[in-house]
Amino acid sequence: AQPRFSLSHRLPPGHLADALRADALKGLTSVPKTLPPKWFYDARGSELFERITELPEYYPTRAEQRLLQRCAGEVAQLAPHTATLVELGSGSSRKTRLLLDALLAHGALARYAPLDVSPDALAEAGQALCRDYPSLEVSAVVTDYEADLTPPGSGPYLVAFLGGTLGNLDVAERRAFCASLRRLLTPGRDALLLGVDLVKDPDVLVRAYDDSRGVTAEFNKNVLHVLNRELGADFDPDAFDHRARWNAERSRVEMWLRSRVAQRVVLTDPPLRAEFERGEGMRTEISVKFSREGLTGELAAAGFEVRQWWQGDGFGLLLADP
Ligand code: AVJ
Repeated sequence: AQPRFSLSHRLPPGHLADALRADALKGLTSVPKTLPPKWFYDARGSELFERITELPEYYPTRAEQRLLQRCAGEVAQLAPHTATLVELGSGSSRKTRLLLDALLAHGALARYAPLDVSPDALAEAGQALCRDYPSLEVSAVVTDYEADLTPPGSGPYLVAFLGGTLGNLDVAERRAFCASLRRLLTPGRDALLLGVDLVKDPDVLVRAYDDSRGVTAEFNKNVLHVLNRELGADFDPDAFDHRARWNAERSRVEMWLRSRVAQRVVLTDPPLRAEFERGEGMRTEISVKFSREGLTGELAAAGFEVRQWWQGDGFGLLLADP
């Protein structure tokens, strides 16, 4: 039998290490200090994120799962010619099975193409899907959002970007991301399936990012462990407090690490000294919460027309045409 699983690397060797060094240099010398959320997800961070998705306070994963259970059949009917399901930031591919089942039952699906920064997650999820879906080609690609998003295989493509991850991008980053995604898709043929978290009571939002068991706090501080290991930094994670706040003007939850004391942190590669004042915050994640109108407008500006909108439990799912 032909092998049905392939894993290709789009990132040149050393790319991730270079990107982390550049992000740390830029973020630790900015005012306020920032670090991009993509560096949360080493093996321990991915494990902590999986635990977050099971917390009573963290509703988005369950909400999206229920929505997909309800709507996957309709999605497949609206995109019946899909030959390749592309998934951006596929992670553990847990929600993907609902889409695969529906697309295989309704149509022409031949290939699943997960794109992720983590080769380990791609290998593990990809092999399992290959076992369970004997008619499917699985073409996994190691890449990141700033790099090449060209889908492997052949169209018609259904590109799924789930989990609310679009919310990690600010408005300018979303504009650039949606415009480049639009350029990769062919009008009249391909489609985009987007899952986003919606604006709701700020108390509910903040609790989702500041859970009572402290799992999100551990997840947030994990980025300090990553910098210690990868960049030879000497962050003391206990010298920082986890904070989650609702930024109403920008419609987003922000995660911060707040220095408990005045302290200096030293990095060896790149060589850098970062001074923190007592109480100074470093922003580690934004998670934008959308409205249907606002998101429809942003997508229109990037050349996408929203064809179908579903929502439930405070989470939104949409199908858009390039
Ligand atoms: C995976 C980016 C969608 O923003 O809700 C969960 C990550 N951060 N708890 C989100 C996250 C803190 C999550 N995304």
